[in-house]
Amino acid sequence: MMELKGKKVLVVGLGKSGLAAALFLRRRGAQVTVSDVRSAEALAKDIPALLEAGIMVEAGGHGLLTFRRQDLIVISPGVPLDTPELAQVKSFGLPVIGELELAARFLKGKMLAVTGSNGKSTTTTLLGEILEAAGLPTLVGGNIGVPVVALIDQSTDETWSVLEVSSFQLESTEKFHPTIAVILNITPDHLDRHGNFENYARAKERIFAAQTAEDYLVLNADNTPAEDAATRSAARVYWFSVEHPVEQGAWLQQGYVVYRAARDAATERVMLLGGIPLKGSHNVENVLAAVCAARLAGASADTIAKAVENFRAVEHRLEYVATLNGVEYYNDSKATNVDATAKAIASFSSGIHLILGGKDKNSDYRQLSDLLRERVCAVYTIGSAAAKIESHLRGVISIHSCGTLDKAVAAAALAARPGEIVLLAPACSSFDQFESYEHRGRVFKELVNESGSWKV
Ligand code: UMA
Ligand code: ADP
Repeated sequence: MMELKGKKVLVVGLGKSGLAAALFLRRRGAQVTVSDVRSAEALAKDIPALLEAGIMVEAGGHGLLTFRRQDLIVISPGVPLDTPELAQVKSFGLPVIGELELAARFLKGKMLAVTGSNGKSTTTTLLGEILEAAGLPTLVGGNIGVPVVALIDQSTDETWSVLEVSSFQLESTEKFHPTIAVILNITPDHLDRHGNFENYARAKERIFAAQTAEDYLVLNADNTPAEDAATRSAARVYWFSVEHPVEQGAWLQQGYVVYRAARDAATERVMLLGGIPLKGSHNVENVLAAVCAARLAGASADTIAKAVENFRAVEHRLEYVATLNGVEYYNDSKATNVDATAKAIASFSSGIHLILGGKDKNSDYRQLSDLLRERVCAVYTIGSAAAKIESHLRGVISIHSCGTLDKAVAAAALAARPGEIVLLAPACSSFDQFESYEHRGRVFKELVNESGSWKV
């Protein structure tokens, strides 16, 4: 374990991760400074507690000298590694690690880490519930919203920490070493930060970089980059597939979710496919991944089946909102990339009025063309990505430029006939018009529920 007492540590970024990391480092005796590009006014709510704890705060920008005077630099996930100040101190040989790496060095017990472009929060939450139901001491955190650093003090040698980990967090790991790692899928996302798909996929694969032959890696047999990952992994590889049987892992057979622990082991029935209470085949993938990881962690098939049957969709993930005048409304605000939107569309056979748009992430919306032609009546665009979406989808589908979510909901509601669906699955992040995807989802639900006040 690394010694922190008396060490000069700079924490970059004062969001959830930076705040938790700074307070943790201070409790362990480090001399801590926090630096954030936001102004002192914007950070006002957190500054008093930091100063009280004896932590120095630099607001309104990152000073190069602040970066140079340190023994260690801990970065928040939202801080890219190619930030000029970081690139420079790295060239001087100063250690730079992410909040996840810092946390992993102090967390007691075992880690079960889940990454992927989509399905992380759903699968992480489900795995947390399964391990809890199996009577294992369980903590849940990571990209899902609770910094991993904040779990350290509650962890014991018996704890299973179920962690949602993002490419942003994985990019700055070194020794991060989960006992069980899950890669749900790798499809294009965050290309604005990682530059290209290869860099993004390499960042995700850091989840197994420190694993050994004692550990487990769970991969999606239906997702092409997974084969490649398997060849690079030192761990024992398990597979899940909604399409075909796998040598060891979880798949579907005669209407059942089944699992096999090894090539020569018996195949066990875990539960009826129809017992999965979530919409869409992507959620079957999430359940299969969870079955595999939970069996490897020691949960019984019975416990897993009961926990899955009791599971409910996490808010903003293809969440049913209401039926008004025979039209069903679904909130999939967390569909912040093209693949998640494709999965949302594929969850309904036809009659979809789709709200698309927000902040573009260098995405290719043309990939939606076939599904749009097949199942969607019209697209309603919002936000700064609207012009790009319209140029990509012109001639494919009828498009209404709505600008804002309220106008889009009103226009879609006016056009939709009984039996049809209004779906918010925007394929973009929310930051151009909302604080977060949660904020966007809440506004959507309010608009639907206050339908009396709609104006087109
Ligand atoms: N900042 C700087 N300098 C920079 C960049 C940012 O000072 O160069 C500052 C910002 O001004 C801000 C702070 O850094 O004050 C924000 O840090 P952050 O973006 O790392 O945000 P946190 O609040 O610490 O939240 C992070 C994750 N955020 C990101 O990865 C962008 C949260 O995931 C995560 O829940 C949280 O840690 C706890 O682990 C959010 C997310 O959008 C939900 N994740 C992406 C996704 O899911 O697609 C990866
Ligand atoms: P993440 O944490 O990776 O963003 P979530 O569980 O929050 O994953 O789901 C994000 C979005 O992706 C939602 O729109 C959801 O409906 C969709 N989704 C969930 N699981 C999958 C999957 N396995 N493949 C593709 N899309 C998925």
